[in-house]
Amino acid sequence: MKKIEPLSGDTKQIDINAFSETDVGQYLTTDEGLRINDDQNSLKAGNRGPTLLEDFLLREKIMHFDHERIPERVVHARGAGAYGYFQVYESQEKLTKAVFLQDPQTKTPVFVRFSTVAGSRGSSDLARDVRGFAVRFFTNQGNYDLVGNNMPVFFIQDALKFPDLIHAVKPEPNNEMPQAASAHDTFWDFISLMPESIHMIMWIMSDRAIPRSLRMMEGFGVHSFKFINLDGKSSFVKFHWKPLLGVHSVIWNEALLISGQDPDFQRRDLWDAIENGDYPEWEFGVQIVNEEDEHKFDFDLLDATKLIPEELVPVIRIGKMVLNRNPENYFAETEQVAFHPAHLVSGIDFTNDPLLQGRLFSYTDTQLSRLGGPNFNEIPINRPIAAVHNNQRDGHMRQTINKGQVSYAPNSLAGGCPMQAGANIGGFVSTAESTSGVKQRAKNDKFLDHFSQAALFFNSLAIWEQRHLVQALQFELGKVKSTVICERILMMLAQVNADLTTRVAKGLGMIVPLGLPINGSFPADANPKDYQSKRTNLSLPKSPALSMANQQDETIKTRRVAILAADGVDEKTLFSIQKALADLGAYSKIIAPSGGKVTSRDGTDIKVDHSYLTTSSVMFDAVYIPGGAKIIDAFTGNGYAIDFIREAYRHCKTIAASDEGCDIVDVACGSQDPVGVSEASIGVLLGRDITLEQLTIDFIAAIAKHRHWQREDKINTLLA
Ligand code: HDE
Repeated sequence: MKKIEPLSGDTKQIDINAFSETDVGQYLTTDEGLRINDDQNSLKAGNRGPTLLEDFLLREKIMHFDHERIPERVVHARGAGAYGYFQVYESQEKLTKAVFLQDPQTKTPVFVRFSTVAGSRGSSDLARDVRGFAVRFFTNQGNYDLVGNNMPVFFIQDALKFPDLIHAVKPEPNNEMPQAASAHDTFWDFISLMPESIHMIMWIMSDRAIPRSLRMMEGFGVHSFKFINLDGKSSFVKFHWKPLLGVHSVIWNEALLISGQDPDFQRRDLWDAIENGDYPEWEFGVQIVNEEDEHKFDFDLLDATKLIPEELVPVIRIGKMVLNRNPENYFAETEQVAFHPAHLVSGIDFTNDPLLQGRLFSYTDTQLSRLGGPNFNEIPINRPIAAVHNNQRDGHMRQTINKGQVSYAPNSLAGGCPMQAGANIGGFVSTAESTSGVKQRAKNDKFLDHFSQAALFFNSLAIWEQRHLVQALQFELGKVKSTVICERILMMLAQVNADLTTRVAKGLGMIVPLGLPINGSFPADANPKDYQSKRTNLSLPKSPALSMANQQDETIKTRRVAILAADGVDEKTLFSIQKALADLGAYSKIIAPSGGKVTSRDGTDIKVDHSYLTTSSVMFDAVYIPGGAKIIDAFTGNGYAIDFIREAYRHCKTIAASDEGCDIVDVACGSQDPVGVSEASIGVLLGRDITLEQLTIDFIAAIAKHRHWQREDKINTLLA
């Protein structure tokens, strides 16, 4: 029997290198390998004459160019990918026989693609949206794809409704507007008639939909899956990814500005972190439910609009994923990767979740039009490390040259090869599960509880998270032209939380209508009463794990700090703060009125990273203004510098200053709320009366808080 080769984190890289190409030191050739002498002029009759059909160099080059684009993904079109590895902490043999979850020494190579859902390939990273979180494990048992999201629930319970959901959220078909946005009539019309989506609406209106970084968000498998161990015992499992940098987001106003300043903000952040050696890390968590406990919850484990609160079933962290290499070529790797929830390994299996069951059809099917044929699994990024042997043959762009006369089974001419594998040597066996029932289009009764977990989510949020959620709803519904649609949404929200509803209504200038939400999702001959949404009493009043406020790792690693400088800046304070930040892994950039350099008070030339033209405060997590008598003039005469500080203040970021820099902060922020007077000053650190050492300590501690949300309470006139 052929041994399965052990893996290292580099195994996929070595495999993919065989397909990589570099042009260094090479001559230009045609696709047939002919060296090209003139790539500047097409072949013409005379130097002013017509181009000749004979010009095969021109034809080949233009033909290839004409076909460079492939259809973008119908959803999740915009994304960013990275390679890395996964290591389990200790063998999970009691739960699963999946080989990549056994040996703590094994580094299983992974490729991860993060994405937004609704926008086209060229849309902004900071759209309010769910983020895709798709992980491919290149295991020696074959590829295992965990194709999840950064939110633990979904909009709908049944795959049959997916095309409707996506048609509703995509740009409206008559004028193809708006791009990458749910703030329009068709989306909210659909939602207002689908109360099952309200839990997901809570998530997508929360700050989770505008992550500060792809490296700072959780991931979820969403559906319940099954683990199966060597004895054939199966249990339900929910998958989680927990980021080691904590869970953080930006504010909506910041997101809007970032989209203009750098639509690639999150892609760039991921790319730069990996290039800098700051490898993003997540712990892999599982929630396990024994088969016999399947029905002990208020909700149905097969309903993808529900989560299992971590307070009921704890998340056990069983391993870690590290992303440590950027792709070489966006198209070849990130665009052509073809994930599929049915890329499975022995030891993991599906459940009957009707959303998951529909996905099992969709993902191979979509590749036929996106990647052009059935051989997409031969593209380097999709090729498993495990050997592939079967009787699949031919088709568009076939790469493998299968030898021999046999392409069928059973056969005797090839000695019966390729052979089926017994379960004891990794042959996949579906979980034996007894099933019976009337053939029908129906749902379990528990699926009708649409509101309990939406309420649990809202109740579990910190005050500032609730405020942002209310503002998001005010924004989105404020863009909806139809008042009737908004009324229906308010009737739904009223079932979630009364305070939430009144605040949203206030922002819209509406009153909360009386009446129960409408469920428009029922079959033609059904009695609508049988489809009326329910709300059970919450056995759990709050789930702290749902709040981002409880998942804020206090590190400043990879945080971006703007240092505002000008000629005459005090280099002592500047260099000292810069070094302290660098020592803790934060990135600092020098911003000045123009590019090039500034000359310090002591005559040292300091390189400028950005002028106010090429960046803005929304690209940073914190601001520092060093001392220097001359910088006062440079700053007070420069509206951009003052705006920079004021905007950072409004976005609740940490601001610190030394000596004369403090006067500038007073000018920028003092008019809104005199610095040092109220809670709004928390996170604004003026170094007038404290030592530089103390200022540095306070500055670092304040950046680690991410944002100072209490300030928002004091200064924001748009408060919800
Ligand atoms: Fe997907 N989804 N999806 N989805 N999905 C696709 O597959 C689909 C769903 C998710 O980075 C498509 O290759 C259906 C849930 C991610 O390449 C498509 C249904 C979750 C990605 C498709 C769902 C996801 C996709 C588009 C309802 C979270 C991007 C291109 C039954 C658990 C993967 C493609 C990547 C992509 C279908 C619902 C996650 C059309 C029919 C729930 C992360 O096949």
